[in-house]
Amino acid sequence: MARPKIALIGAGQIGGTLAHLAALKELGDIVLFDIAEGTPQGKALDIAQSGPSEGFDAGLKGANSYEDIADADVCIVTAGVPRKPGMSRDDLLGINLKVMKSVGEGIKQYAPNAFVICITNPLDAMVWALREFSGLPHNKVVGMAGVLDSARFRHFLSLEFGVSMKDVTAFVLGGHGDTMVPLVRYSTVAGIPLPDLVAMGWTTQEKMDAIVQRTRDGGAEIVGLLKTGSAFYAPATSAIEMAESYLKDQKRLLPCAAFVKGAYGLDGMYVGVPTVIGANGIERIVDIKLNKDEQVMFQKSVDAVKGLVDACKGIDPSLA
Ligand code: A3D
Repeated sequence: MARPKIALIGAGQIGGTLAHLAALKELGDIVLFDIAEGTPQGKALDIAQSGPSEGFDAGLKGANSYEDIADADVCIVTAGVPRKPGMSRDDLLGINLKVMKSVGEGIKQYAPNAFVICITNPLDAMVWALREFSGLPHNKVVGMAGVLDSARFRHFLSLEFGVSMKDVTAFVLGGHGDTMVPLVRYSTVAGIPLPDLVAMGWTTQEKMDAIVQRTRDGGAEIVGLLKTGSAFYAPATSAIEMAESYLKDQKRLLPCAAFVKGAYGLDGMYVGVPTVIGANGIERIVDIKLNKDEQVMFQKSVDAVKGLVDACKGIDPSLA
């Protein structure tokens, strides 16, 4: 059987890391696409030359033409610009919306059967725009944010409790931004919910609140340290987890920015919710019951995403 084809649209920091991880995991043959000439070719060659040491079998190709993504099974989109210190994700809207138009049209023409994972920020609005421009079915176009946000939450929690990250589960809902909703009562250490751990004296409510806030600010913390770009290792790992679930029909339950119609009382929009990813793309949206406080936070997040989508419609009338 032929290997799956994975097209990485954007060969920057995340794109290059995605290519390396996809090769190491032998997920398929990889095409790195970018408008910058030489960058995707150089990265593809460099990663291919790590193959003899790592012992992986994966084809790697760099490209500047959409023809090269033809019939891709998975497309992961990072094309656009990342933020700089002091910028919010929303500041990227105008420039990255134009990028989503060209990427969406390229995917529509050359890879209409792909499972598409968008990473470009501001995530929830960009994945919506990418879906509109590409015309692909909603269950095949999804945004990566929740896996990363919950990984950040899990990391901070494991440090606080002094336990392995493997035993910490965490749930994050809502948009990828300052309004994201880390769901404390659905987050556990080996099945013990966080509120119980507070009651058991493992930590304090103040420390939990600080960790929730650090999770919300997780991207900005790294932007502030790097000064010249944003996080790329963990974002790439998170998207690979989603791609692998699709390619291997793993049916992982992963939080991502999915098109929600009906669940959570929403009438059709992209926002971060728990989903099941399998061979049919987003196969299920898990409609968990929120308590009053969570509902208020989720609604705030939904409103923020709607505001960004409206801003997109204002910039590009073809989206209205
Ligand atoms: P960067 O290293 O700048 O790579 C972006 C690449 O996109 C560059 O190589 C550009 O040449 C390329 N590009 C620009 N315009 C186009 C175009 N029209 N077609 C094809 N390629 C193009 O950025 P990065 O890899 O660090 O980040 C990529 C995106 O991911 C940014 O928008 C970030 O804000 C976003 N990001 C999202 C998350 C989430 O959790 C959602 C996390 C981290 C970064």
